[in-house]
Amino acid sequence: MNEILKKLDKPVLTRFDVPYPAALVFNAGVAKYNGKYVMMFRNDYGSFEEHRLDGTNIGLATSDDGINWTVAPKPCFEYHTDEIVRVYDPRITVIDGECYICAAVDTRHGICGGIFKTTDFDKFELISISAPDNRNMVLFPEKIGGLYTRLERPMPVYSRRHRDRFDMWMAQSPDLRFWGNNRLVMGVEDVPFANDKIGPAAPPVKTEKGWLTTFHAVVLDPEGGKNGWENRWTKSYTAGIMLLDLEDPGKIIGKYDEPILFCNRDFEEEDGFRKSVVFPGGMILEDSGEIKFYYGASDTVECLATADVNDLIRLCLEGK
Ligand code: BMA
Repeated sequence: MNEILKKLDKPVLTRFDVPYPAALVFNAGVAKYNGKYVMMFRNDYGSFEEHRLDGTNIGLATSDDGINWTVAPKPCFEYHTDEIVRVYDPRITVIDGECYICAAVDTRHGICGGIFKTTDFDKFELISISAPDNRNMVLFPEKIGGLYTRLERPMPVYSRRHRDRFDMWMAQSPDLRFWGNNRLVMGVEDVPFANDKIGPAAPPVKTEKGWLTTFHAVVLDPEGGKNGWENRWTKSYTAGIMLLDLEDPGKIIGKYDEPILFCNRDFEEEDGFRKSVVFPGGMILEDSGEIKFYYGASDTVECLATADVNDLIRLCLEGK
């Protein structure tokens, strides 16, 4: 493991921090907003002890330092319509003082990427929803070339011979509702530590050298045996990092050839629902140059790692 990333020695949030029923607390989106750190986390509730999951809502937590979090008394978001059955894995991007939440939206007719808007984390407006199947959408924090820009991960089936061979794409929009300029950013075959699929992780962060961008990478290893208490979980998720061109974010200008983040701490794996999973959903660049990475571990707890932004840029540009 590279020495550049420093992990905290315990999770920043677990089910024990949540004052309402909670079993798996993970895959949070995090942003700095109105002088506070704000986190929206996925809560799969049910019974952890009985390995039973009954549903999903999204919880809200706030913090003054990004490390110690206070969870609001009630979940902030649980969105259902006749068509939408579940919303999860929120990623927060602040654009011009307003918060946009990209999330996976399970509908009765497929998995979509939804974009919601809020200013108070109480009321959420659905701005747009993609065609299925599309998951893991993230918004850049400003317009690029006059257009809102997102990374996304469509899930092709026929053309990929009915296997998970999923890649990272981008799209642009004048108004966050009408999306076009669709373009491949990176294929799964371009990631040496993925044999299955890749997808966007946290919303990109702007640096002098380019958009610092995380992605998740999946290895499927049925021979490796089941990992976690889910019935048949044989995948591992790591995270990679790359730099995208500031003006042309479909262009990769540097990519680290190894995972920047993977499970290697007991607290990330213990009793995990799906072990060997890291899933970053939030990245913050502090004025000091520190990057905070928030990531779900084993789909069970939420963790934090930090690194110096210049070290990460160097890794991307040198590749090794
Ligand atoms: C993905 C999503 C994520 C999850 C990951 C690993 O497909 O369901 O929510 O963290 O798998 O289980």
